Amino acid sequence: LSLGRLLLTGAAGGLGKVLRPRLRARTTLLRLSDVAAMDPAGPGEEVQQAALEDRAAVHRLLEGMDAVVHLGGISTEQPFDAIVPANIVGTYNLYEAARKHGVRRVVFASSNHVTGYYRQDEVISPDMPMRPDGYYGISKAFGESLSRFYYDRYGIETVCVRIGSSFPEPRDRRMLATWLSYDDLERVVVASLTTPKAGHSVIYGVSDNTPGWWDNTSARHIGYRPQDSSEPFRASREAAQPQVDPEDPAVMYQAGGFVRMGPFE
Ligand code: NAI
Ligand code: 15L
Repeated sequence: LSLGRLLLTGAAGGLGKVLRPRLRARTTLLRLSDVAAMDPAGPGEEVQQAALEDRAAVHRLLEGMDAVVHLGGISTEQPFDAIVPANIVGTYNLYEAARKHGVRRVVFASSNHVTGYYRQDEVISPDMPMRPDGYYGISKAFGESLSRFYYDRYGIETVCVRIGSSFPEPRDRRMLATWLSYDDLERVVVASLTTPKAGHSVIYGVSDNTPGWWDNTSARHIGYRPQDSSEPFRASREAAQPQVDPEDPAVMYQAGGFVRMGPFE
């Protein structure tokens, strides 16, 4: 099944680089964008450098596209003013451009930090109230609300993928619960692009890990079936952190160390 003409934002970033060749193999045209420099376009690719807060440039990005994988933006906790241009204004620009250019589906890279203030001993589902753990998480909550509005008002479908921790390997004990392997990342993105009816959906992007904080039952219609697990990394990650203080907020909350960031002024 071809993914058609697809825009990938955040193409110069960690996950953008991982997804670029994997999506290219399935698209008729892959348009790559980032504010940072990217490798030159290969066959079947276009490269358009753009800042998400540049409205006119974002409108050019959406021209002629069937769908978008929106990874671009600030991806860590930062002062509010640093987050606004890309994650608030930029996400608005993207959806307005999608509406004007008739783009029908977006996969939005949301984050587990939308619900980071749930505790590590709670199992939560995507339909529970948001509990962002900082300005970054709030900006992703904004993206989720914005995309819901564009679905309700204009019928533009979005799958908000609340990515856990997508790195080559889980880096610490917390990531034994939050890890999303790169192969499972590809699986959840491709499922989100190809499911016949996405509507407006929210799903946690996580592998089939043994400690499980997130119940994706309400998003089963997406058809994402994780095939990897953090389990092979357990012994080494536990050995590296033999003691954890249960009263430490970074151990208590799903957000981990993000709860230690700020205040910034
Ligand atoms: P990253 O920080 O490596 O990549 C983000 C890209 O967005 C960068 O290349 C950056 O240049 C670009 N960008 C930043 N500001 C921009 C602007 N104003 N205009 C245009 N482009 C801009 O992040 P990563 O890890 O690749 O994550 C991709 C997406 O997935 C992000 O939206 C992030 O919030 C989300 N995510 C990632 C997780 C992970 O574990 N890697 C976990 C949860 C969410
Ligand atoms: C995120 O949202 C970040 O983009 C990523 O760098 C990780 O910190 C991840 O969450 C996490 O929670 O581990």
